[in-house]
Parts: sequence; C-alpha cells; structure tokens
Amino acid sequence: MNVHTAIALGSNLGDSRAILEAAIETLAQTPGILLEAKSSWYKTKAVGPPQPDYINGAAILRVEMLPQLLLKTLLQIENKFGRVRQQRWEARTLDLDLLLYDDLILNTPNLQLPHPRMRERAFVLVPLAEIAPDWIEPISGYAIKQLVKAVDCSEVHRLVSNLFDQP
Ligand code: PH2
Ligand code: MG
Ligand code: MG
Repeated sequence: MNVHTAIALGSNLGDSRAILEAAIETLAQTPGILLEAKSSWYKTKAVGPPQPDYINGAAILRVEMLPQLLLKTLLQIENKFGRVRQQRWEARTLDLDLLLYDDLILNTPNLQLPHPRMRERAFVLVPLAEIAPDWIEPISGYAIKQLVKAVDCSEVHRLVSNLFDQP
C-alpha cells in the first residue's frame, strides 16, 4: 500500500511558524509517512468566529496507512504540540486536517473525505494549489487549480521563506 494524501496545516496560537515547521519534521519522521511536498506558509485572516490570524500551509504525503490510522496519527501530532480542544473553531497551536486520500470518498462520523469544507476555503486551496494543482477533488470533479479560481484569495498572503531554508 502506498497512498497519495493531502493535508492542511494551520496554527494561530504560540510561535506558529516554529510549530508548523516542527510538525512537518515530525510527519517526515513518522514511520509509514513519506513527505513528498510542502507548500510555502501563508498568513491568513481567520474564517469563522473572531480570533487571531493564522499561518496555513499544505503538504502531500505518501502513506502506508488506512485513513483512520492516518487521522489518529495526525491527532497525536496535534496533541504533541499542545493542542487543547474545548470549543469548535477556537485558536489552536496546531491543526492538521486530512483533505484528500487518493480519490476516496468517505462519510463516517469522525472522518469525511474529501474534507467537506476544503472547496470553499482559500486558506486551504491556495497552499494546496502550489503543490498539487492538478489533483481532482473527487466530489466536484474539479482540479485544485480550478477550485482556487472560484474563491476570494485576498486574505491569503504568502510569507517570505526563511533565508536559511534550503531551496
Ligand atoms: N481553521 C478553522 C477555522 N478558521 N481560518 C483560517 N484562516 N485558517 C484556518 O486554518 C482555520 C480558520 C477551523 O479548523
Ligand atoms: Mg481545520
Ligand atoms: Mg482539524
């Protein structure tokens, strides 16, 4: 088994940039996960109840895990970075959302694939379009690069990459 998956990363509490970089590193070192691509980071205005701006990004993973195990692994990494869950849509140190698992459509109480709100979220589509423009979102049948054209991207701003990052 070797499945292509896409995830969204977000943080709006604590040292968000450092937390997100460390989360990427943790993912890359997790057995059964191969980090294939990561997007730039973007500063984005919070969607939903008023809360601080987010830093968001996306990553493509190759996984040797069924969706439920991948979800569990993502939640464990959130916990490792101090995620506390009290209310829905509150500020968080780390949010890792499973967006796409190959072209699987799944509707279970704790996991829906593709992610049900990804099609309307510029903070998901802009980073994802950078690394997976041609991936077809299986419910709409549209590629990510087409979906991103249909949303307002005015509050999603690419952050200049760290000067010391490897190209
Ligand atoms: N996540 C939410 C709610 N609102 N807004 C932005 N900009 N970025 C997010 O990651 C985000 C949000 C719920 O998960
Ligand atoms: Mg989320
Ligand atoms: Mg989440």
